[in-house]
Amino acid sequence: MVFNYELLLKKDHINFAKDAVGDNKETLTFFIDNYIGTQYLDRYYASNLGYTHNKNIIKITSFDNTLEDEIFIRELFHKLDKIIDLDFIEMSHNNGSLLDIYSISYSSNFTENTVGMSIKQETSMGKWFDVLWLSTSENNLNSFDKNTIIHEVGHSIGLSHPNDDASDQRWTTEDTIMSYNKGENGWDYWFSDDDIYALKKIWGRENDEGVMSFNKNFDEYKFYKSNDEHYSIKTKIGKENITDIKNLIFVDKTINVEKDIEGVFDQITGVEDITGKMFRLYNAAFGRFPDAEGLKYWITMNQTKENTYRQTCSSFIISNEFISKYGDLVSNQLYINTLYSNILEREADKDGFQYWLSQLDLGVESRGEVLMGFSESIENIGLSREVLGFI
Ligand SMILES: [Ca+2]
Ligand SMILES: [Ca+2]
Ligand SMILES: [Ca+2]
Repeated sequence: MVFNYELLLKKDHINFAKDAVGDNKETLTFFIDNYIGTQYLDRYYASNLGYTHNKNIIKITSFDNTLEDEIFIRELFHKLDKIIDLDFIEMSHNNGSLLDIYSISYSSNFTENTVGMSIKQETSMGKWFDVLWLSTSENNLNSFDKNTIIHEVGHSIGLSHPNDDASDQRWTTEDTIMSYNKGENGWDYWFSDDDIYALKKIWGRENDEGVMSFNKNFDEYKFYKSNDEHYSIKTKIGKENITDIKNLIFVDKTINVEKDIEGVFDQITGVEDITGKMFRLYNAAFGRFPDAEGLKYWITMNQTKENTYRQTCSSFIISNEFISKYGDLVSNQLYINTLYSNILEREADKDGFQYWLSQLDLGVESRGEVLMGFSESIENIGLSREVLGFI
């Protein structure tokens, strides 16, 4: 079984973390305690009896707060800040901070096997987390301790154990930092890709300065317009809103939302007219979102009757971009399978596959005609209705 980030998302826990930050806010203040010696922490919680405050209920002792610990914690927030929309600000005291981090050598509420704890605190004034992590070696910060820190910080920003079971033998810290099982290469001490997906799902991708970054090439993504004029990009975590974003940075290029995304959708006047057909042809032939200028050129060529739609298809099919996408020497079988996955985004059904294969094998239709057939199939027109916001 492949790990899925959704296993880390539990609604109640996420809601607590979001309540701590506050409605429509995206700043989480943190405090790194460096007190050496013994101190007492209070517990604050809510129940159906109201709010309870247990003063000095947790006794903690710290023996070795090193600068290395503090630097590691600061860097973790610094690194995470750039990835998710939640922003982190360090405070020099714990009065009002939302995440207080204590390095300890002893805590009265730890059992024998406890190495860390993310404690939910709540008063009528608000919610916050106290994080305790056990420092297991006196003079350096080992990978196990780093793992504990990231794990407990993970809890405090909304992550749960995978399916609420951190010991599940199917996963290790390589799959998720929220596992208790050691990874193949030792204790991991950064969030896994799935952890990051989960965090992006909770807090959103960093979008400050009107910029969002993505870790694949532009052509790998699909874009959507909704019927209320909102725009989104489809990623691993679903549709992400890009309506008010200025630029999207991909591995291969930077895209301007107004010019390159809205500028394409604005040209589409209907799903079934030539503008909708041309939009679909870009995806069918090239497997990508159209570029605004190219789309405009071909729509104009068709509207002025300089080109028919069929001629346009032929031009697309002999282009280098088409050949590099499909290859010019592939078998009819592979060609048809590629059309299914590129255009309809699914595997071929048996009857459909046989039909198209015999059309090609018997020479009833050319590859170009089959491409047109896929692009203008009822199924693909239906798909494009959702993409174009005509629903
Ligand atoms: Ca941020
Ligand atoms: Ca932000
Ligand atoms: Ca923001």
